[in-house]
Amino acid sequence: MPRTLITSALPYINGIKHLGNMVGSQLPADLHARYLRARGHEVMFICATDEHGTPAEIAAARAGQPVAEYCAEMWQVQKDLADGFRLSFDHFGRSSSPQNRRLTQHFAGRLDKAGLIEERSSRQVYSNADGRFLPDRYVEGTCPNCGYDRARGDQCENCTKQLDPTDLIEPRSAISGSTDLEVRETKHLFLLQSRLRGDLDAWIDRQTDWPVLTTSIAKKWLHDGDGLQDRGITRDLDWGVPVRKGDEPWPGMEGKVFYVWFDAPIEYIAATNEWADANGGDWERWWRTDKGADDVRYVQFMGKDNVPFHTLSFPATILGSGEPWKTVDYLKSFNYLNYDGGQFSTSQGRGVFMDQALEVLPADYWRWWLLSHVPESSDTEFTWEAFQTDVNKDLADVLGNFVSRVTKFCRSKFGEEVPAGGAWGPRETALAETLAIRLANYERHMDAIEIRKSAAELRSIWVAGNEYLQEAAPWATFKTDLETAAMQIRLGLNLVRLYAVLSAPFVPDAAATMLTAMRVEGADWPTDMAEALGALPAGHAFDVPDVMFAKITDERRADWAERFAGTRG
Ligand code: B3M
Ligand code: ZN
Repeated sequence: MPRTLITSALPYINGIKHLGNMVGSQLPADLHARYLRARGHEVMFICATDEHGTPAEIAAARAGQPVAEYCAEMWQVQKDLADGFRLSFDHFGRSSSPQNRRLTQHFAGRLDKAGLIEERSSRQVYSNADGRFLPDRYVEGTCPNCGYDRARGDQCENCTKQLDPTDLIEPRSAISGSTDLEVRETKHLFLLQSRLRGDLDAWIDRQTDWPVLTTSIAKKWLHDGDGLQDRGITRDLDWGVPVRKGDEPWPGMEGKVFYVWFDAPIEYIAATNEWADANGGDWERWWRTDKGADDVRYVQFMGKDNVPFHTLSFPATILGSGEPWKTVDYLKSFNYLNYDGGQFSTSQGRGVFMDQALEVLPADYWRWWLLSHVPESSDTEFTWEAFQTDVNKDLADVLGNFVSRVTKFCRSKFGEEVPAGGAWGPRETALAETLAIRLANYERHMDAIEIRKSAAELRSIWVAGNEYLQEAAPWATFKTDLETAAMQIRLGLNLVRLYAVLSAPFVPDAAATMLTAMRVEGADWPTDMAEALGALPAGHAFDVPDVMFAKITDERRADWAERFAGTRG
């Protein structure tokens, strides 16, 4: 059985994520996981909350809670929302877990042994107004690379350049806005990434099948002169993984923690360890090539801003350890989804957030629209008009309407059982041939993680059924030729079953409704189209499902557009 390890970028703990976050990581990762499971792969699908660092401390302080308590609560909130969107993680972990602490300290110890860590006095921004060091993303200012005036100290989100806070022009505290900043000396550990440049370059060159978006970002930061600078991996903070060399203390580093971006990707491994501890499984067979992970294919999903950390920093940790850890085989990255003429923004509360989305509509509506418009080749935009039009057309008029017409017509003319009827004619054979070709296309796009193309192919599979129904017109046939009408509707009911199987990765709830209505427990992925279209035999009982997708009215659309126009309160 092929084995696939899938990780989604870890949502940061400091609040509920917006749809733009989810569409570029967790949601497409879930699509892939569901698809591969349906194709018989053994899948390990991992996600977790990314809990350390200043933003967590600040969010907790704002909420008036101790940071550990805040993180525990927010983990539950994020977990419930992930369940609400039917994100089918095998484990949703926490980067603050003991497993991650142990593994992070282990990697640091290995990197030190390999001579890849150096202690350096660094100059760090201290805010007199805030009475604390202001690490990474809590210093804001102008990007020295592109001039964007709201670049963060760890990275410019406009041009994706990884930054140090001291690189920023006209820096200010993101906490208080104060410009009363000074630079103080403090000692930190640096990972000598520059020594791994050759290894990383060669490693990226071997990834010939990666999306251009991924390799171009990786190569850019590898070759743009200062792209692969040695990187500070510790911080003067309380909340994080305490700095140790494996089991040993690290003299001189007392009271410091590892930088959040050092421990966060290690959590992919640690979360699998958490899964094993909770379920009695073996996590090393997913991660250690000396322990069976050789035949695992590892696929990562993330937004483009996370690519440098996953193509340079994390591989530097892994390769630098000198141990046989699994590295990523395929890195699928995404552009940004914009919101109604601007950007989704967490800090400004702009756009639709995961909790709000589920308050107004069931998960499948969002899953379908977001996945069929996923920003693969360029940034894309969410507008309420487009959302209403597409969802009404694809889900209500095409898929939902097909299921409703077939089941209701059968109930009224033949009863709630698959009718017997005659043998297929040329129209049915032609439909089966068309569907076999479309299915092969769908599988090819899904295998290649070409999500928009996959959605388009699935849509045309739905459309083919509708066109067949329109042309065969069993309601007309019925008046003159009962046998043929029965055969046509038997095929229609089998199409409902087929659609459930093929659509499940995109719209799992609707798929479950269709299977339940067809009284099918579990249905295998089709291998032979004619056979799949005869799976429900004559006499098999079914039920007419409730309306699967109610249309979005202009009134509701206008309401939502207004409700979500401003910023989140
Ligand atoms: N938590 C995403 C972010 O906050 C970050 C991803 C970590 S993946 C290891 O931008
Ligand atoms: Zn920039």
